[in-house]
Amino acid sequence: MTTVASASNISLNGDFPDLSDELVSELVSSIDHVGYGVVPDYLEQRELDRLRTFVEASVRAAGNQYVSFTGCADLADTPLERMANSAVFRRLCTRVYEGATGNRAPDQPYYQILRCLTGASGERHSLRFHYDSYVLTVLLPICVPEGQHSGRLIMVPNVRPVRKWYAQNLIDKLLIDNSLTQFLLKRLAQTQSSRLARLKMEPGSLYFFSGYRSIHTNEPCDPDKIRTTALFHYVDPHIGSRLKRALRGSGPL
Ligand SMILES: O=C(O)CCC(=O)C(=O)O
Ligand SMILES: [Fe+2]
Repeated sequence: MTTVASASNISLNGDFPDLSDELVSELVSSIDHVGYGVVPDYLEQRELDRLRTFVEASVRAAGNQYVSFTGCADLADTPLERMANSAVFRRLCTRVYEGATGNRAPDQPYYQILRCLTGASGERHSLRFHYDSYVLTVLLPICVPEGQHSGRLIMVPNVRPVRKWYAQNLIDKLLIDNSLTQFLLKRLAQTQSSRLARLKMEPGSLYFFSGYRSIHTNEPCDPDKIRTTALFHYVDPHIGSRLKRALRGSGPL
């Protein structure tokens, strides 16, 4: 079994690369068995270069510290805005979601973030283990530092199912989001445990995993380098929860 969908089957039609149903099944099976699936070389070099220029300017403007962008408002005319609006990319996400969950993909917007880690503040945004609030996470690395401290993505894949009730999800999250569990997970990350997947990512490739089901975070990178990832989170299974709505405003629960 491969964790990598071969780029040779990808057809271009003026939009982003499309994947055959066979490759989508491979991705789904890889997410299921290994915890993640990869589509290599999804973005063209020229688009990656444009994004890097944007990132470098943004980091400079932020005083060479951590900066992030939520949504598309600040990403006008970048390939990330095009991705967010791309029908082909959306179809890829819905097919992976449907294959992975067996449910019809609902029509929900992405929760999109661009994270630029650098400097001392980059470290504070690293090794924060969590579950995402969205079932499917699609991660596009844009800048990955060379060398030992590249800021790998680390995860304990598929440790919980998609919960029926928001309250169960909340309990799961609280069990992770405390200093004892964070300490134990950091210790686990220092061992060679095979429970943990460690991904040194390739810029321009797409990484699919279930951020909702997997405990995950990024390792820190060298403070004088920039590590940038774009994330498309897709499908909040608790979107209709009244409890969630009532708690909104009390933090990122
Ligand atoms: O930047 C990364 O590698 C992961 C970020 C992440 O997990 C998130 O934003 O939910
Ligand atoms: Fe996450």
